[in-house]
Amino acid sequence: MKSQKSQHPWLAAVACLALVAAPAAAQEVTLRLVSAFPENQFYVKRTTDWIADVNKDGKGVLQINFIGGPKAIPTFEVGKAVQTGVVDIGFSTGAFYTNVMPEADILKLSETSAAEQRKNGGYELINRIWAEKGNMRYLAKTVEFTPFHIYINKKIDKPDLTGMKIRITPVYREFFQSMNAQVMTTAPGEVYTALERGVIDGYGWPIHALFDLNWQEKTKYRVDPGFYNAEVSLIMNLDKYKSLTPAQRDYLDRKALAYENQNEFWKKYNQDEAARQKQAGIETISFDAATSKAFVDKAKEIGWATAIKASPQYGPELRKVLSR
Ligand code: 173
Repeated sequence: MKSQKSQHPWLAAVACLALVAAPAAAQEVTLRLVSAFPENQFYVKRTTDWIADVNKDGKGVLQINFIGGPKAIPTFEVGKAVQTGVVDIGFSTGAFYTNVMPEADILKLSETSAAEQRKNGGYELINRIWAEKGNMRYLAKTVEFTPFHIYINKKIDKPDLTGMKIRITPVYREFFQSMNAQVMTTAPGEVYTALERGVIDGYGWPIHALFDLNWQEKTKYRVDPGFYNAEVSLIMNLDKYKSLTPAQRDYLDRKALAYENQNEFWKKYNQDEAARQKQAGIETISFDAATSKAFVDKAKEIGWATAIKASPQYGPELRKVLSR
């Protein structure tokens, strides 16, 4: 016994290493992801494509299981599900989880890009806030460079929505109310039926993704110019994120960043979508230059006033990194 030990001192060391290394090498984690957007949206296709790529390269390290869209977890409950760890990752926009943290909707006011926010301290700030207020990790922004618009079925000749019932999310609420709209919050999945039944005269929505849900069938006009900057992202339960091994976390961060780095894609896509709207017979309503400028300025002013009221603590800090 004694002689064996002294003959092979490395045996103990190897056995010891194996004990530590074996479980780590075998460790593959599977994360559950839900989408707050309907499954037939192009956004979700891009995300399931990304998941396929993550799973292909992540064998033995990290896998993502796509649970589904709002049928699995309703649009406005995805944030809470991520915060409480019912699911690990949510694919959502901030406006859908202001019930968890009011700061979430402020990202629509971004004038700097996600790439710039990675450099100017914005990404760290967002993650500090998301951790503290939402128990969340903000993994990556996957939609940007995308304005919102008003879509309506009654003609207007000035920015005045008096007498109109407009579908909103928190993105548009105060701005549309300032134009006298009567507002009604719904998830994207309910807009088509609301239009069909004449429950609403219009809605707020980005320049793109109208066709995904067939709204062009029920839409007469788009009001130009657009305003704000649509933000859609991957958010993760912070405890789950922290529980990952360094290798798993690095892998996820790297893949999420690669998704974010595709965002230039939206610039051309949005031009194509505007052309497609025109082809589908959606007419544009535009104002003169002075009115257009006042319209965009007012959106921004109301957006920041609302943001700072909602978060006196972080609104001003966010303004520094999101504004130009
Ligand atoms: O209108 C909406 O549902 C909304 O707030 C939104 C935000 C980002 C992208 C798409 C829609």
